[in-house]
Amino acid sequence: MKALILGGDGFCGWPTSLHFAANGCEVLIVDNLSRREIMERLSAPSLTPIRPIERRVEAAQDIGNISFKFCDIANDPEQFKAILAGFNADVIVHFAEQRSAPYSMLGGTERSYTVNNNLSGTHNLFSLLVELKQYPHIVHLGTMGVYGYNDDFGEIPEGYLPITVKQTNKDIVIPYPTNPGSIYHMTKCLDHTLMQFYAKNWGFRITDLHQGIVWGTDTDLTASHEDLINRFDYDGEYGTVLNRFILQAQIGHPLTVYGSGGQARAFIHIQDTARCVYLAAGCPPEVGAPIQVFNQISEVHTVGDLARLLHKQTGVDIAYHNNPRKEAAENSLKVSNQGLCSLGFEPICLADNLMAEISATVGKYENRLSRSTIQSRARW
Ligand code: USQ
Repeated sequence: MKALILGGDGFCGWPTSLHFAANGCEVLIVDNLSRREIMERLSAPSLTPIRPIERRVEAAQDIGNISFKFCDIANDPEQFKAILAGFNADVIVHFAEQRSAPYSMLGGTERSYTVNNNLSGTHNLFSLLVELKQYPHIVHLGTMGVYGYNDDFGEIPEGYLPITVKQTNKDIVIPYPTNPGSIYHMTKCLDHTLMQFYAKNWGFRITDLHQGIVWGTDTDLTASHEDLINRFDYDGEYGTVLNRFILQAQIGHPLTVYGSGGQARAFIHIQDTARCVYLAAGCPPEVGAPIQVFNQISEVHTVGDLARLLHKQTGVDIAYHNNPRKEAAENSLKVSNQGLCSLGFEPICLADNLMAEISATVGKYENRLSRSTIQSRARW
């Protein structure tokens, strides 16, 4: 299988690229290295010393066939078209988006950047494929946040909601109503609408993976060589909550719970991200079918429960902050992940003790830590 991985230098993209290559795929990573640039601008480096992409790719040759091309898919459609034409992928995995909710809410510049980058990149992809008459399976990284995080309709199904229309008494299935909580999440909702149109009009086979909050840092492959190490973000904008809490617990920093901690969210380990994307890539929907949606999640926890678990394990204090975000103080959440489970996904859960592994990573690179980046700057 020829796999084009857009955004393959990022936190999820890099381990996924390695996983595809280890499974015999010919992998081409296309990336504009914007995540590295934003990290410099925010003065918020990865805790782990990630290597330049060229060195990563060189070290990855022991795992499989991986190459890299620099391209800004949102702003350089000509070069992007040449890459698509030259590679002729069987599957394209699309991670190439600005993925932080707090970053997208920092100010006007970040709002515009997130909207322009995410939507132009996604649109260029489909529009150029139409021009080239190429119809590979597209796997798009979406987010659980497109649904909002409530149980108004019971357990969150995979993308579609069966309803009875009052006026006609007919039973139909509709796309699950979107309810984004940030500009970033909004772009993923808009991506979905854009993709629906391309699937309807040109028969694209599309899978949208509505992923939960990723935790962990390494997979077996990224841990197999220092030059393959994955990034670890813990700053207020790009660090996700559980990774932040594990780092904070390790360094004795009071856990930064926003609000009461009653926010329930879905989680998935980084190793499972790579596995799930690969499973989904091998199972495209039929031509002419609606977008196939899988909820890419392993388990649901409240932020407060995670903090209490770490407090119990390490004795670290919990600090309750005024919530810098506009979100429900508490919610209940149930999410179906039947689609990926039916393809053989066996979720790694917190109970599997991988937190110890992350603590070891934090211990190893603690000298690189910048405490001043821990507090979030975004307010909304
Ligand atoms: N939170 C805290 N303390 C912190 C950081 C976060 O209490 O120090 C809380 C937030 O208020 C929120 C929850 O933890 O209620 C999750 O925050 P997060 O920063 O870990 O995750 P989020 O902003 O939702 O975004 C992340 C990824 C995004 C992905 C999304 C999946 O950055 O790319 O799409 O998780 S989901 O949240 O399921 O939509």
